[in-house]
Amino acid sequence: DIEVPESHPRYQSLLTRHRIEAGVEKGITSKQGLIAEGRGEAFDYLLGERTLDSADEAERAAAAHLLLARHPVVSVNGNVAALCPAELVELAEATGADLEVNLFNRTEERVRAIADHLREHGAREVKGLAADERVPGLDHERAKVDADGIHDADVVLVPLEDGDRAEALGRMGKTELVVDLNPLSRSPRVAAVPIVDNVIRAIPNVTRYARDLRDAPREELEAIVEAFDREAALADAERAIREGGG
Ligand code: PTJ
Repeated sequence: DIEVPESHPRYQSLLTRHRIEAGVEKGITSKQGLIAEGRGEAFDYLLGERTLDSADEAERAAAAHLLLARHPVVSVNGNVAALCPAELVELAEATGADLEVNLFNRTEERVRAIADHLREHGAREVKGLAADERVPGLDHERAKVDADGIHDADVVLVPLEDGDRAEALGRMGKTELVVDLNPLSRSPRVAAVPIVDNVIRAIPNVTRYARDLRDAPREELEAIVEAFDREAALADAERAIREGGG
C-alpha cells in the first residue's frame, strides 16, 4: 500500500508511518497517534528494529496467559487499528479473546470507525460500543468499557496503553500484557508481561505462539507463565537501548 521498494533500508518504518497517516485520514487514528508513532519509531530505531530475545520470551508468555485466561480481551486503540487490524483479528481467533475498542481520546465516531475497520478485516464481533461499565479511578470518557468485555476480563492485552489506565486496570485485579517500545514508560512497568517490541512484530508473534501452544497441557502453559521474569525483560530492553541495538 505504499510505493517504497522493499529493499529500502527504512522500508518497514516508512510503511508503518504511511499506515498511521492513512489511519488519521480514515478517522481511525487520533492526531496524537502521529506523535505516539514518532516516539515509538525512535525507540524502535534504538532497539535495532528487531525483536529482542527477551521480547520473544515475553510474547510466548503473553500467549500462554491468553490461552489460560477465563476471559481474555485484546484492547484496540487508534494506532494499533491502523497498524495491524488483520493481525489483531487473527490473534483474537487464535486465543478465543474478545476484541474491544478502548480509546485514550474517546469519541463515539472514532469507536465506530475502528469497529467498522476491524470488521472489514474479518472481525465478527467487536466490543467497546456498549460502554455500559466504568473502570474505577479514571475520568469519565477514559473509564468507559463494556460490562461483558474488559470489565469482566481476567487477562487484557493492552498495546500502547497509557500509564494511568494501566494502573487502574491493575487495581481491578486484571493481568495486563502490555506492548510498548519504551521500557521506561509506566504501562510496561506495571504489566505482568511487558512486551518491549513494535506491535507490528509483537502481535503476529504472540499469535504464532498461541497456535503452537493451543494443545499444550495447562501445566505447560502455567510453567511458561511462571518462568517469565518481567524485571529481566525490562532490564534487557534497557540494556539493548543503551548498548545500541545489541
Ligand atoms: O487511539 P487512542 O485515543 O486510544 O490513542 C492512542 C495513543 C497511542 C495516541 C495514546 O494512547 C497515547 O497518547 O499514547 P502515548 O502516551 O503517546 O504512549 C504511546 C507509547 O507507545 C509510547 O511509549 C511509544 O513509545 C509506544 N509506541 C508507539 N508506537 C508503537 C509503540 N509501541 C509499540 N509499537 C508501536 N508501533
